[in-house]
Amino acid sequence: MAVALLLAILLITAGCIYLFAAHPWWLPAGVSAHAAAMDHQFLTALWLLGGLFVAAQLLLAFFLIRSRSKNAPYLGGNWPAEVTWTLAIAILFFWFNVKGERLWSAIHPHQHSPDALQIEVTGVQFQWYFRYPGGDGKFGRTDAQRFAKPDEGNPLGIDPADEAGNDDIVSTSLVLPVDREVELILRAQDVIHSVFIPAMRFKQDAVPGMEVHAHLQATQPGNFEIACSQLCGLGHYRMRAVVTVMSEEGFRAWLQSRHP
Ligand SMILES: [Cu+2]
Repeated sequence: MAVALLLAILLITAGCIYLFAAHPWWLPAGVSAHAAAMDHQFLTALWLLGGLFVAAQLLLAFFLIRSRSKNAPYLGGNWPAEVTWTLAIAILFFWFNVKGERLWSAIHPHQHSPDALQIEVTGVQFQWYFRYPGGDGKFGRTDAQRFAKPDEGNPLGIDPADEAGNDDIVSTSLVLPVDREVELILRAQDVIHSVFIPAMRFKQDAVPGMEVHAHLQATQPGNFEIACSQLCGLGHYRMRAVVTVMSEEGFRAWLQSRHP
């Protein structure tokens, strides 16, 4: 039994090392301004915690082998050691937080930057809607409970009485101009959804009753996948969308073509 356990520990450890060192499945190439910093943070955590994981597994294997010898000593626990490693891990996680703080603030700035292009992202069971404010630069008021009628072209419930909403553009795919700062305003109509764009290293929850602001800057034209990363119901898998990054001129032409 002990030999089987030992084999399992060593196999799992070797398998994990292979998966993370050889990258048979890995993140797509980063295509946003903060992707490099995010990858750096991710890799630092991966190597540090990966090293600790391997060390712990090897230690476990060592004690397993030692426990099989007849005169193995009985270990009753060692609380100074337990306090030490618990504190060390706590400090390590605190340091991760401090280190990631600048990156977090870059994605979630406290102040609104006037140059950023605002796009509202709404999660609805089971579809993403992306709203652009149109020529007036203002979003129309919404009241989903009163006005939301997906079959009549008003899935977000834009109030017909609000003039600011007349030129709003609602799309089911996200279109972004390249190299331009974008402020996404995340909302949800029913349950918690989450915008996940792996290639842009972007993941943020959309919560009913909340307006979450997050910044993003695409650095490469192309089509990239958007997924909902919160299990939001039976049709969760349908919440797959595409973000298309295009040149500033292409983006303006697209907005023009979508004008109501
Ligand atoms: Cu969802």
